[in-house]
Amino acid sequence: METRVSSPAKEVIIGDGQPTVLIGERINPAGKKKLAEALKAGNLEIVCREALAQAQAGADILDVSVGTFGVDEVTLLPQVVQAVMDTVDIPLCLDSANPEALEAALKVYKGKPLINSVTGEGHSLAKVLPLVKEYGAVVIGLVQDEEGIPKDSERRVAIAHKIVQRAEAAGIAREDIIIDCLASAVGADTSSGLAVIEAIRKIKAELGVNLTLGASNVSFGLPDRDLLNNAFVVMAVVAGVTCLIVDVAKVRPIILAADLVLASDKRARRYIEAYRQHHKQ
Ligand code: THG
Repeated sequence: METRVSSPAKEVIIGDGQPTVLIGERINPAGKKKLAEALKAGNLEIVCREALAQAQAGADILDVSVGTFGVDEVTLLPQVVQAVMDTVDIPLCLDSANPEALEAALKVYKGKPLINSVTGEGHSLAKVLPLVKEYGAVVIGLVQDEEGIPKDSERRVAIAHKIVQRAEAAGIAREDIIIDCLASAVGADTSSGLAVIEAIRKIKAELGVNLTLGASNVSFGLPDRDLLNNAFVVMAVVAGVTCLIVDVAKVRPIILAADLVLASDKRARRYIEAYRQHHKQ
């Protein structure tokens, strides 16, 4: 199963046997006061700096979210997407729970983007899937529904089946669907990490789709977040995740090591190249 997303200059392939695709999480005002204030003032300088830094750190794709209190996403998301496209030449992941904001961003995007996201909820499926079809995008499906995020892996798997079925019925190819098993804070519920890993294994076996995670969610509220995030992403990749929404600068080294061990880095080219770059500096 190969999923392709693109910018005018680059195509990124997501799939088994490929290096794990890293989606930069840092254009997101959640938990970032300075960025939130700048966005509200319409100042896109921090966004562009952040875009460049993540691309230089080795991000394959950038997640773009402007969702925060006091921001009109329908106006701002397309502006930020345009500014990021003018700054870096890699594909983007349009991140909003608001279908109107997603459509406004799709109108300015050049290439085949990721839409982040649709859920298993009726209203979300009804609004987002037609956009995916119309704009020829790839969609991330979150395994949550009217009852929220399931605690157990079985319900997560059931929602993944529902999303894939509804997307295919809407004329969307299975390779254009990426399922997100929804990582949440293990500090709040110490069984949630295991439920996610189990769901990944089952969904991979039953549906064969590509899978992603917003991996940094796992460490909210705990000390030494980078340590936990690094442990989690390795387990997620072993279980079958093929792309990850992460702080790329912090996670890329361990992912390069994991990809090499799992035979996704032929002749260790990427691992050795990263080592060379690091020791040149
Ligand atoms: N799945 C999908 N999309 C997602 C998520 C997901 N998008 C948003 C989020 N979850 C993934 N992105 C982030 C971005 C930042 C953080 C966590 C997840 C984060 N930020 C620090 C904080 O809030 O404490 C701030 C970092 C800083 O100040 O530098 O942890 O699950 N499909």
